[in-house]
Amino acid sequence: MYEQASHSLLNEILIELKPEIGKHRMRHFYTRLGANFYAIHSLFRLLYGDRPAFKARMLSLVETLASRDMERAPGLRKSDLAREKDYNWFLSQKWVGMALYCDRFADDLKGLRANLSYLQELGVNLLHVMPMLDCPPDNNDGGYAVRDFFRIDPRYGTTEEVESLAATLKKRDMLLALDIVVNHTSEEHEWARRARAGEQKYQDYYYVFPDREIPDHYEETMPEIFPETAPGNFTWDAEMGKWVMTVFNTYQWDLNYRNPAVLIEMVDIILFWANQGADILRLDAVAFLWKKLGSVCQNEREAHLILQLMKDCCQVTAPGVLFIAEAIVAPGEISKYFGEDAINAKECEIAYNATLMALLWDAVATRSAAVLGQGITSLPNKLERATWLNYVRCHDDIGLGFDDNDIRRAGFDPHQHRRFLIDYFTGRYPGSPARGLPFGENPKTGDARISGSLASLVGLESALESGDEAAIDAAIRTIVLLHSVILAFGGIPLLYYGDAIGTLNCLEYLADPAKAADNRWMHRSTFNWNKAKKRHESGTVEQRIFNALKKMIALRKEVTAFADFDNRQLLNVANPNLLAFSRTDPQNSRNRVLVLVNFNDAAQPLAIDGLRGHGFFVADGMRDLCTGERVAAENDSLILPPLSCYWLTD
Ligand code: OTU
Repeated sequence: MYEQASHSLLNEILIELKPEIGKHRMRHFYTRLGANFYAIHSLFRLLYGDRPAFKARMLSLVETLASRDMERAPGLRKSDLAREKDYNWFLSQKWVGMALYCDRFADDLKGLRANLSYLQELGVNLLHVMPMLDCPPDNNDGGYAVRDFFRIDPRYGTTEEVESLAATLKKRDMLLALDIVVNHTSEEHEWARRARAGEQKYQDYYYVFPDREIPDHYEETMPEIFPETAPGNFTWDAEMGKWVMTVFNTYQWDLNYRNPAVLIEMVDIILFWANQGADILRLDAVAFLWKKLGSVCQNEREAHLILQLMKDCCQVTAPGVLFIAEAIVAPGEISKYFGEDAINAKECEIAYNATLMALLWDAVATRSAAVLGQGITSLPNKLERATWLNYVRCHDDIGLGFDDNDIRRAGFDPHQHRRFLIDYFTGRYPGSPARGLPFGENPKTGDARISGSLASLVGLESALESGDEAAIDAAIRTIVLLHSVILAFGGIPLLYYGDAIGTLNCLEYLADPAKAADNRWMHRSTFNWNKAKKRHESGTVEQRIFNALKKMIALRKEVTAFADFDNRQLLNVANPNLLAFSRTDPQNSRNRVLVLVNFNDAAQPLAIDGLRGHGFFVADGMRDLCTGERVAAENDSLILPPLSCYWLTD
């Protein structure tokens, strides 16, 4: 019954569309629209069925898909078709990513294109450029407060230069990932300006209230994201004479997805950037897309429906393009952004593995894999056609967002343990070499997160200051072993620019009043090309880190067992300081790797009888891919050097 109604609506819409778009080569469009229309229509009806002019809205959505489809360049259409055939292409071990700021890495888009060789030298072939869209010079949250979604910030260049960057990358078999800030706009966006000026149409794009009644009601259950710099979730706008919802900074206005016009605008923006040649779109802050009174306003069912709708729309016009979910939420919630109860991702194909990231930092501080191992055990399964984005560091703070139960299972009290971690990384804990700062401390809840560069957090900064060679060595080893996990774990590893050369905290941001209050800028420094040059000087810190990572990246690409086909098995080893897991090529079970990591700063024994049960160490020793050396057990136990990692094969 309903399916039929959907079908006849599709026909009506197609008839209305025809005169305008009929003449174009739309064969694939019609096929894909036909295949996805039932889902699109159902989702749109679920979300907006009770809104006036439903049919007209539906038509306008389909028109958006059609007109962006007409623009899609032949080269991109070709790649859409190729990826539809080779649908698991992104699960391959060949992809290794890096996130960077265009301006901080290379001034502008031209510079970025000219410096791709740095990435290639390291083996990186997926480039995530942090947001580059036009935003106010000061209040911009590092690009996440967009003023114009269709314009590249002139500081970086032009839209055409993004297209040429995409084309250059494609020629080098590299991928481009761009940010789409779906949850909010800058207060200077045209929609916000018109809302301010009193236009009802645009006030309806946001959550705008005449008085505190509803905002107060919302505040009862909504947490604060930036409690120090932007307490509360609403901002009084004097010009408008109203309150507007601003979950992040006061100048970031939350879009109201209860309004179908907002959804349609955002689908149009997504497809526009897909058409400029982005292979992957990182959807920012997706957990926040739907606000509901009486809830925390994160991970609502409707947020998932919106993402499904966005995905289905993208399937029609740009089916080769993938979404990354940036949902830094509880472990059990993150995997839902792939979509639930499916085989193929029906929301985002890729999701930030914030749980693994935080667990890795736990292992650094405790010098043990006790909580890490528990956390990995409880990591929810991902869908078959979906994968994790595994990272150690990114442009944001580190939130200790793993599960309390995993902390308990590892034998610690969650509250005390988190306190310890904050103290450790901020250097308050006696003997800690870390040089981080607390971020987003909330005295009301006792929560805090951590800022700081990878190198400074693992103690490289303090070690270099004291000139303590052993401490320098330990810091370098820690950087390498953390990367060894994200490279081997299963999923796409995403490095952070600067980490491969041991970039330390940078305090320049303190001199800029627009940044001074946000200490995440301490780990967003200008890439130091002089320091980078030292990667070619033998014996330097830069060379030691860079070469080790380069080597592991090259190896990862060769090892088919590292492709992500749900082929990881966590192995129980009696020593809690160690992490052990195996990766097996599902096509050929003889291709497999045993990953062993010692997070402790002392050598650790590993009894191998447990491993024998899994078929490892049955003959005399195994070969470490990283060093090429054979590793053999003595008296049935293996000694792992301090802060070391092995990728062992038979
Ligand atoms: C994301 O933040 C971005 O990565 C941040 O750089 C932005 O400031 C923020 O959105 C607003 O655009 O929203 O889903 O610190 O605030 O990790 C999680 C915790 C987010 C979160 C942050 C993330």
